Amino acid sequence: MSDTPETTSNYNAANIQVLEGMEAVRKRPAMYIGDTGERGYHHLVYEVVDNSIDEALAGYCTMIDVIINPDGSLTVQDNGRGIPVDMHPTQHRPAIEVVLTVLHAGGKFDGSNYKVSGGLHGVGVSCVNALSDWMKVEVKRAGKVHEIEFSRGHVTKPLEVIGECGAETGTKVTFFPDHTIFSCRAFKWETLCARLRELAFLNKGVTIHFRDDEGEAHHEETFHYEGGIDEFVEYLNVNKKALSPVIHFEGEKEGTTGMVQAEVAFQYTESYTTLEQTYCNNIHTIEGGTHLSGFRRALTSTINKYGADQKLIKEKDKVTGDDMREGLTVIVSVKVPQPQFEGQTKTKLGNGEVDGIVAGIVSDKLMTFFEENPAVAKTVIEKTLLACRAREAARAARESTRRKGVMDGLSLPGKLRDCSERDPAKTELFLVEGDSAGGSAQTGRDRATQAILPLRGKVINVEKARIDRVLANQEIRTLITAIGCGFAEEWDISKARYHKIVIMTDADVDGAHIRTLLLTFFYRKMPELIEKGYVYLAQPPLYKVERKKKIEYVLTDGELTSKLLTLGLDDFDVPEASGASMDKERAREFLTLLAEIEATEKMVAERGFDAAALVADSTQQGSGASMLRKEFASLSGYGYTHDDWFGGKLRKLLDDVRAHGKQGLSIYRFKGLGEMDADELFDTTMNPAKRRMLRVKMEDAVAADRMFTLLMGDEVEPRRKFIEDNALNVRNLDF
Ligand code: 28G
Repeated sequence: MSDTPETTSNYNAANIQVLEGMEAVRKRPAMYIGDTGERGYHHLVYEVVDNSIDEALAGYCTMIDVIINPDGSLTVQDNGRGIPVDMHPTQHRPAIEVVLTVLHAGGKFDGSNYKVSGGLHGVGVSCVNALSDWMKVEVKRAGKVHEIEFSRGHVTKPLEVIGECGAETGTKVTFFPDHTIFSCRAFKWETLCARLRELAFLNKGVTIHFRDDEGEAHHEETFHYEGGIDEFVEYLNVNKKALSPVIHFEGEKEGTTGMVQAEVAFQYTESYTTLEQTYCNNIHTIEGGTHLSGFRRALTSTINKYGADQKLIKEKDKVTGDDMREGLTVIVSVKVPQPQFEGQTKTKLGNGEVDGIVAGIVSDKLMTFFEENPAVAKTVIEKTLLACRAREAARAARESTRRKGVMDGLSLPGKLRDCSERDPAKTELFLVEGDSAGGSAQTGRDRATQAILPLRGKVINVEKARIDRVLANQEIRTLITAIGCGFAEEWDISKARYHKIVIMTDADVDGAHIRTLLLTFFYRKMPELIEKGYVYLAQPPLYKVERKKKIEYVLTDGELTSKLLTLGLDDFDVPEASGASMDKERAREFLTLLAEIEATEKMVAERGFDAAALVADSTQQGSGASMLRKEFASLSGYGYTHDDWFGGKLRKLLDDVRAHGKQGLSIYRFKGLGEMDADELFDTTMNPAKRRMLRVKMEDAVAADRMFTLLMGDEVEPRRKFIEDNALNVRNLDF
């Protein structure tokens, strides 16, 4: 093309557009991807994978590979058509360069394109490029392999052909997030797994292969679901007893901005809880919206109509939609050309017409389903009636206690030692296990801002009881009154009497049990407390360490070991395998590794395995075996092998250093909170200036739901397996 003044100015204009765009993203990253922490970091991956999903939705891609690379970068590869590499007609550069450097070049916002996927922010892969220290893109297309490279959104290596590929096509993107922008440093296996699994459920038939090549851990998973969202429901219900088959409906209808597609899959279970997960364009709409309201409306009206026709539901039965959803698990997934997201977190679908479209599809087909499956319909309606009666009974009980002033905060429970401050933003409620700890907490607390509620009786397992029985539980009633928000229909978060509710239990099995019961209660019955970040776990110390009359408290076994190693290494010579002595820094890293090996070996042994045999047997792929292998691979960095460990040489070294560190120390292990006196408990666990607390987060609703049904439900075998699988990573049980 001749270099006319016009094209030159066009080129310059386009160039400026790129420069400004990339700079805008880097200047205000949070505006484009939400935040620059863990969420934003993982969001980068979702943006890239979404491009592959779009290619799959267009019918050209069946396989997506995601790999966490050894250097911490991440690769996404698909077998789609490959991003076009020919010259862009107006931008005078290869189309691929435009896609990767011009904001919104994917066509998501022009509406002309039926592009329905997209991350929550839907900002496109050019934003990922702008926020990456480097990015490399390889395209197989028209027989050739093309490559282009970028740094922080600007081309560093222009597009070139680097080889041939025959008939193969596809796109491969590798990027390394810019660590001057993000505070997060690594991709998390569990976080990415959850999202990739979800995408595979939502886009049936697509195969997503995920691998972690960072370190020796070598996790690997393949997600492929021919059954789509039906299999999603089965996955969510694995530990529940089914009362119906999975029921699936789908349909599409022309909306004001194009074709709206909707599909729902649902199943009734014996559980007392409801799980509704809704999606629009593969985005999890946490706050629900019109697709959910459409589904609920159709379910309620159809059950009412069928129930009345069959004389299963009488006029006097005041059944509500909530009653009809007890034990229900449902996935609603819609594709909308121009979605409107509303709500506090922009995860509520606002497009009004979607309500009617979903309701239309569900009403018609559900009535037919009930008529063809009267036994299922009868079971569902019977459960609905039981839920309705339990709710009525619970309400009557609440009415009578309210008249006595028990539930409204007018008369606080006698066990509660309240604080004097009335501003909830400044106050804390400690839920304390046992009388003696309750006594110490009461004496030691800051009376102005800290309230104590000792829990003596048993906290009911809300996973196994209907609402009327839950409300009959004395510990639960006390809790509800103390917190002040009311319950169920009367729930009002603004009435919370404390903005910190701290679970303070012993670090033993009983303590863990009480903690899980309380968390189950909060998660199931007061989820807003968790969403608002009001729930905390206290971290009482495990050890008291005295040295030269100075007392220190240590929170975990890991910290104790670390302390002993620091002291022990002070004048201790640690040799490399070659015999040369290590410097302090390296010796410390080495001994820390040995301590990790020892801890893993111990946990593996508790599960009845022999570590040496596990490592030797290559068919063993469990978390214990892979953790040990990873640790032994690191040993080679010091010239040692696993034989040096199992032979006892390194074990002895670790023992010697620790013993050296213990000299002059007295170490006491606390058996429970009750062993601490008031001052000690306050100083270590309650004093806001010194304590450490864990805020309970509930980011992955799917994982949380599965965990609670599993931990607290009826099924014994899956629970045993879950606890065993997670024994090596007990933190998972702590959320
Ligand atoms: C592996 C990581 C992420 C992608 C494609 C395929 C096409 C494409 C991508 O086109 C430009 C703008 C509108 C058509 C489309 C190829 C049509 C024909 C594509 C990906 C061109 C974008 N041939 N695969 N983009 N459009 N995979 N995976 O990014 O007009 S992006």
